[in-house]
Amino acid sequence: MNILMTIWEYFANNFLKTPAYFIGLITVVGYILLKKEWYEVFSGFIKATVGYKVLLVGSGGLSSTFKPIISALSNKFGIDAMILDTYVGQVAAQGAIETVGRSFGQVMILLLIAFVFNILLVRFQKITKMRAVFTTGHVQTQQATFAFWIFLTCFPKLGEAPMLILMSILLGLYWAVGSNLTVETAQRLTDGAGFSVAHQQMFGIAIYEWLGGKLFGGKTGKGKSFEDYELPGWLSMFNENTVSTSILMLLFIGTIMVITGKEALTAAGVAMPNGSFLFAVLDNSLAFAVYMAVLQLGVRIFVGELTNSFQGISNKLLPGAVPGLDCAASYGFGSANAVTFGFIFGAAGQFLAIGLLILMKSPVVALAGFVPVFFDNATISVYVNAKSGAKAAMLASFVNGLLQVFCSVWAAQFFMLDGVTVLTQTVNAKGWMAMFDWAVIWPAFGAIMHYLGYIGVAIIVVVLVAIPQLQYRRDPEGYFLCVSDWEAYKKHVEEMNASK
Ligand code: ASC
Repeated sequence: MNILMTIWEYFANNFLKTPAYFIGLITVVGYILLKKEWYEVFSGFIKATVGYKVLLVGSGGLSSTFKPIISALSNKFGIDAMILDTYVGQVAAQGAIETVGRSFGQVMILLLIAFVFNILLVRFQKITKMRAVFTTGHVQTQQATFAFWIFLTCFPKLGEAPMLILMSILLGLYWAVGSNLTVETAQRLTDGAGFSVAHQQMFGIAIYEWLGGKLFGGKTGKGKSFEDYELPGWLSMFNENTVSTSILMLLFIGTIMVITGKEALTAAGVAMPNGSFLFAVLDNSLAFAVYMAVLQLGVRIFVGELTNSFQGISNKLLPGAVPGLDCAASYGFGSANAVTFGFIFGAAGQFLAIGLLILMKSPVVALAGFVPVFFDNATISVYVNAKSGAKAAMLASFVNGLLQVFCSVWAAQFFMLDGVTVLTQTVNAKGWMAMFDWAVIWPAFGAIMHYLGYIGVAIIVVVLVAIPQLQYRRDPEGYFLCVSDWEAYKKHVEEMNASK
């Protein structure tokens, strides 16, 4: 048992928590199964790992540029509030778990069992109809910590082993069902690149797409997307992504920086005491387009390698499976304007909601964190834009910004991570993972379990198990074809639409 745990810890620390190597490892396994030459396996590993690292330079650059600006803006108003951020949320949940005498080691065991369960559910996809394996390790660690805490507040007296079993079933199902939900839409966005989304808003994507199609899609369900707008005259400069992104960010980040002021931004290390403020604004705003370009380059380097090699895994080990990837992989496809507008409208929703909380003198106030404001809203916007159009994408991100704040504030109070309850006053962080699935879906799961106990767990399991079955029933012929042969699937969909 000890040896097994040591191996797992080595694997978790060096691969799972550093997704670049995990993606590299999957590529190696896939190419070995495809019986490729050693040098092809080796170069596949390098391209997948380096490409993923390039993607991380892009997404990390976005975070490190805008995180201090967003928090300086929040701090400017001097509110002592909980922070809506995945990392702060994780620290708060981990602290709470340790405060009540459970260890983070148990969370890592939960992660392992849930991950294996996800793979098994996909292995038996003839029965389960689940097609995607979660591979986003850092997000899985955050989610395992959060799910553990939510579950613990619902069943505080449950022993270690039964709790791990029940919890792993729920979390493994969530990973398998959630990433399976986004298979079709990710295939459509990427024209069959062969991956799905394994992140923090998989249910969000499905719900907003469906609503967007109903509201804005007309008969076909397909509204006019950002790339369908051809702007005339001087406005045509907005047709170019780099230009439109930079101008929008100059206005948006420029406004935020002016409101925050040079002094606060200098204290946050964003502006220089003796430097030009104008150029600080320029520097930070233009950084958005720079990092987006880097991010997209990274995606182009690794995605082809990963999905080609995954053929080996889906031929031999997991028939009909796709890898579920970080949301940022989707930004390499689709409309870059959708990313920008998702960010802006999501931020508008969050700022409005925070303002309302302050006005209403809410006992708990939240501060915006960059990861939910950007990554959650941009992802939702990219998918909703591609399926239901630009208007739906903007409205979805705005509504999502509101929900991120209101639902997270409610959830943090209900599950005692708001820093107000005695329990978490002892913890050095207060926050909530304000991504859609963790602001809306999991708090709902938690409330159901809190009020209905084990019956609640059973209800959630039944609902989760039923979702892929319902997806399958809608199109039994195309369901697996979508993964195994994208071109044939497209033809199949055309024929289906023609015969309607
Ligand atoms: C998250 C999280 C991140 C980002 C990243 C986006 O939820 O914790 O670091 O999103 O995965 O690419």
